[in-house]
Amino acid sequence: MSAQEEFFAGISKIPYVPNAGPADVMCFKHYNAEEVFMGKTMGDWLRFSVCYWHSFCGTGADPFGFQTLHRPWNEGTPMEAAKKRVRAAFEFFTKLGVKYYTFHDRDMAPEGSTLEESNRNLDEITDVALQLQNQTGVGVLWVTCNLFAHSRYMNGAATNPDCHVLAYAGAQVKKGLDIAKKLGAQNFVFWGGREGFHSILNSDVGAELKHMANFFKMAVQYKEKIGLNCQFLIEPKPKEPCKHQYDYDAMSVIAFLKHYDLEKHFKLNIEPNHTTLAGHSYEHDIVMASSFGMLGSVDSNTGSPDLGWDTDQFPMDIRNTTLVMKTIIEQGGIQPGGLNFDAKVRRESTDLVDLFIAHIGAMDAFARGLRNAVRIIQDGLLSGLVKERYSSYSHGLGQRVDDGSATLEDLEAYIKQNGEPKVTSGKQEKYETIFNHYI
Ligand code: XLS
Ligand code: NI
Ligand code: NI
Repeated sequence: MSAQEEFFAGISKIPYVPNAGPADVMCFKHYNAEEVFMGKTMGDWLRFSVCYWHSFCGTGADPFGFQTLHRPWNEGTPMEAAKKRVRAAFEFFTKLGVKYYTFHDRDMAPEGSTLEESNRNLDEITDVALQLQNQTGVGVLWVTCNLFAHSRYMNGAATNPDCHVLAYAGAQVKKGLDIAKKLGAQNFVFWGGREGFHSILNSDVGAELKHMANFFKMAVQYKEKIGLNCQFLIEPKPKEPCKHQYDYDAMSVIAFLKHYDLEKHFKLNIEPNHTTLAGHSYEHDIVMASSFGMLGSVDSNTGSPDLGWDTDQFPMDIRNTTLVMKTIIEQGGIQPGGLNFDAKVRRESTDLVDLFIAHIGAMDAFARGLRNAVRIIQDGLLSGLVKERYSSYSHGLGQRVDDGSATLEDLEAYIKQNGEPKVTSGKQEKYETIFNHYI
């Protein structure tokens, strides 16, 4: 890269400095990609990815105020900016030391006035992206199509009452899948931003859900046809921008996939800020999806629990990262998914260096979460207590309940013989105290 093409001058590859002091925010103190834990490197457990839309397209504008983030790459015509942006992004990925990135089709290249023009723009910029991928070894964690920003999608994409709009979304997804193949994306995400309703009075919910399921079936068919080898993911979110969104939370999406016989083709991309927006605790959907074998990837961010919207902050809370990593280790890893920072620096964090500080801080928070979770799992104290708590299901009647062979008559006979169960303490505070020991 020539000197004038450098966007982050003065910043070199972020080092690992385990004994750095509290004011040193431009190095990793916990994230050490090559260090091995339970048979895998930290880099393989964590599979970090930087998102294009917040970190390279974000301007800091909000519903009450104008742009605050003036990025040197967002200058010139939309296509000129797209070319600068992709170079800035790869400089950032390599200096930060992440192996993956994620993008929407429309963040990578601007929408044209026809589908053909949009596709040509995308071809041109992804040629550059592919070249940079080959040069740097950075790859695509996932691609997604923006089916929510353009005014044509105001009433939904795959759930639009007008099939003409659904067709546009399909044409866009077809191209998105071609691009995923071209760039070797490991996953493809569907986030149903406007797949929902504002008024039940003008909405045929049953028809909309069926159309969305059929839309997904077309995507599965095309993926198979072009030999695209990547994991499909649905990202739940309960509301915003719609008042009600169909992909409300992990359990709603799993039920939808099972109802329409799609569950073997999809997993879930869980974003904890969406989980808390649905009224659950931070880790809730990670744990629920994982226990159904459906946790595919994580949009690693956080909200402010005292607010009711998607603030997409960088995850910095060690309790949360520990719980997420505990679940990920227990399911044997998150590959081919990863931990994507669907997070944005605050509109008040206006320095370019703040982009680095935010990602480094969040990567370190996850590295600490991983280190803590490994100790929790290797010590086996918590898992031993949980195992003991359920031990009545390991023999006799309990075992038959567990394997599905017991009947109500068996349960009745057991009670006639054994009477009232004894009171057993749940000991929540003991578990919480033990957990706190590790964080
Ligand atoms: C919005 C979503 C979105 C998806 C990708 O709330 O998080 O950014 O991750 O479309
Ligand atoms: Ni997201
Ligand atoms: Ni979000």
